[in-house]
Amino acid sequence: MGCTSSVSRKDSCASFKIILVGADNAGKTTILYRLAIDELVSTTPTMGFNVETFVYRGVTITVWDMGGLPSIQKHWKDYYMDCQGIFFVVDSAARDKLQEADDVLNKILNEKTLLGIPMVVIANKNDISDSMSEKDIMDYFGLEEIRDRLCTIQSASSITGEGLNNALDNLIRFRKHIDRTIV
Ligand SMILES: Nc1nc2c(ncn2[C@@H]2O[C@H](COP(=O)(O)OP(=O)(O)OP(=O)(O)O)[C@@H](O)[C@H]2O)c(=O)[nH]1
Ligand SMILES: [Mg+2]
Repeated sequence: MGCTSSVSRKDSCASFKIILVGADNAGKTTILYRLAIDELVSTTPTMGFNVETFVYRGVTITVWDMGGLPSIQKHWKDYYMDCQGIFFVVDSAARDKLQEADDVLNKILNEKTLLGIPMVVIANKNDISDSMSEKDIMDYFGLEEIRDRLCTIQSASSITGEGLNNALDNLIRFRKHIDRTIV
């Protein structure tokens, strides 16, 4: 049904639901539209969620971008059902927001519905000159200690687009690995 692109039938019919989470102002909505339409959009704080579906390398991807303000975070659970991948977005230039980001990350990691769901941490805003490195952020969040899911980190900028395709490639690779393991 509707699989009419030049990619193979098998791949073009695959679909993948990803949630885009993280503290407010991390750059989630900017990432969503950079991924979906490859444009830099002007944003305001998301007061609910945005959702976009697009085809990437033959895979139909649906990304749910959640508002990061604390008043919105309490509604995130309503959108976890059928989630197959997590983008956790960190503002790598906002050292004063790291503790808040860590609290949000721990809620995601402890959420039962999301147990075992692969995750890519996007260290966003790497175009800002004193932004933290992947290694600094990995160490701060203790990402190397995560054992219950596939997880990696990708430095990126949604202003330039750098790193976002790698982040998506990694999440797709993780999902394919899980699919192969389950079948
Ligand atoms: N320098 C720089 N600024 C960015 C980048 N990504 C987003 N921004 C800016 O950061 C601000 C917040 O971006 P949003 O995409 O609205 O952030 P958000 O995570 O969706 O915020 P909430 O909806 O409140 O959770 C905006 O001014 C963006 O232009 C980036 O990679 N580099
Ligand atoms: Mg937003």
